Amino acid sequence: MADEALIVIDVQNDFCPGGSLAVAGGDQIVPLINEMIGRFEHVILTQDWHPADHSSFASRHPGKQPFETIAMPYGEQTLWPDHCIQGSGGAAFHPALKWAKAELVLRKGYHRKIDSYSAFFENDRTTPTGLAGYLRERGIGRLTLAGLATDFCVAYSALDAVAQGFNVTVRLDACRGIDLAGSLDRMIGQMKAAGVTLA
Ligand code: VGL
Ligand code: ZN
Repeated sequence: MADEALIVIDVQNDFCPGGSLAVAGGDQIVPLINEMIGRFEHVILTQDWHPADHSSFASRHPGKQPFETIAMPYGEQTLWPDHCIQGSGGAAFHPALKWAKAELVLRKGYHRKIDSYSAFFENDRTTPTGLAGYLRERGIGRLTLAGLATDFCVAYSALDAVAQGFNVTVRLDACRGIDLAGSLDRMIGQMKAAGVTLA
């Protein structure tokens, strides 16, 4: 349908087995996502795209380990292993992902001082990526989300999309989660409460 888009979140090598921030089973969703790409009229991809010295990397914070949290000016931030560095093989899409049809590849996380899980806003919850305006201008009101990771970039994108007035479905069977300290259940609960359709 013309008013509907598939948004494929961060299906990149670093989030798949063998990558630096591998999500368990991250590669297993690729065949299903390929099938969905084939069916949707409009397809958008997001790509986590960090400078090598990004502030979300634990390596930039002496004494800190990946998966610890720190206070940033914009709030609490989880620290990650170095991942999805601009132009690296880890930042490339999974080689089996059939992404050629995508009309937009939206990169995020390119500001050194702020992380961006959501496809709509950076982690300060106020700096927009421009995606909402892009979708509105094109008359797209209904979104289906799939990809990595369920409890971070997919969930943050889904919550922001609902808050921006879009009708949102998350295909949980086409997502895989990181699950840090119960984050998967927590974010699934938040998505349900916000009115995201979980399929
Ligand atoms: C993601 C952690 C850090 C994600 C991106 O795609 O869910 N998670 N950067
Ligand atoms: Zn990232």
